[in-house]
Amino acid sequence: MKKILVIGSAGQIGTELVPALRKEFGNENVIAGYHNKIPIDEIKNSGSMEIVNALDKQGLENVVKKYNIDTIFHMASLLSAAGEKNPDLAWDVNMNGLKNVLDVAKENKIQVFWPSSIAAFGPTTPRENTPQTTVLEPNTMYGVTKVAGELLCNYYFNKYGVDVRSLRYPGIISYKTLPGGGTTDYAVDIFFKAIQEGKYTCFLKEDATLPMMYMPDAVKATIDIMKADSVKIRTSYNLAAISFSPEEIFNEIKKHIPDFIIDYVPDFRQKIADSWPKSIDDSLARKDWNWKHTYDLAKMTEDMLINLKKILD
Ligand code: AKB
Repeated sequence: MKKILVIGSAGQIGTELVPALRKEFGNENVIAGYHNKIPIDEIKNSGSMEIVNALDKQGLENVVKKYNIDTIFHMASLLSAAGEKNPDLAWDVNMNGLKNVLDVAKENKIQVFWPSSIAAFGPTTPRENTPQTTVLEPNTMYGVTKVAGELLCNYYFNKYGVDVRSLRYPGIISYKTLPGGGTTDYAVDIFFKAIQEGKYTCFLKEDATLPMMYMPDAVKATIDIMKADSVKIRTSYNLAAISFSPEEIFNEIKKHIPDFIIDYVPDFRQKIADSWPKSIDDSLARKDWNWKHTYDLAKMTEDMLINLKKILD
């Protein structure tokens, strides 16, 4: 990795990935690609930014040539709930955007990171300790694009030798930029509402256990898999840290904010959560490239509350 382009630098993960990459590889070597939304000041003030829409292949190619890019993190995507509201757009952005990135990578010998998700699994997948190789029959458009995307990445590796690497992210929890349009977003919203209002109405049921991860772990995994000498899986690696239900995270926050209250009004996102695993077996990531997570539920909750209070006060 010498010249890196991050597509989707204003998104939830891009916002924290760009500074981490700049710290490790130098400010001048990480270009922040953005489209609809402007990245945060920390990114704006520390290095180059370019408008990059993955659906505009020529525009992408121009940026790649301008900076002599050798690595792309393609983080732009429509998430699960947003995808159910607009399946055509989800297909277009998630699939055609990825295809353009892979084609540009093939033509310019670029290493690619592309995020898959626990959404690649579906109601017929074993839900506890979900194995790496298992049934992939998702019932959301987002999930369909993740399965098709994984297969496309694998195809470009086998057919054209594109060094593409991927992770099946669980729900990601962070405080710098809000996620948007996901089913696991409640696990971020709940912290904001706990501090700002002392009460939260959850759109999932109290026992809707899902795999989750704190952002520093997600960023570390993303950089580590790209730095690994070799990887064995070219579809996408299972990746895990913690699993919890809305009730469990509520109880953990309550240890810090004793008056915090919650009620549950499940909406269409409950059906999506019902189709996803409760826990993930990521032993291959741990074995193949030494993946380890740092944050458990208690440590993450404490860190989220400390940092969010600083921002919201
Ligand atoms: C979503 O909820 O859609 C995402 C995901 C698990 O991929 N956070």
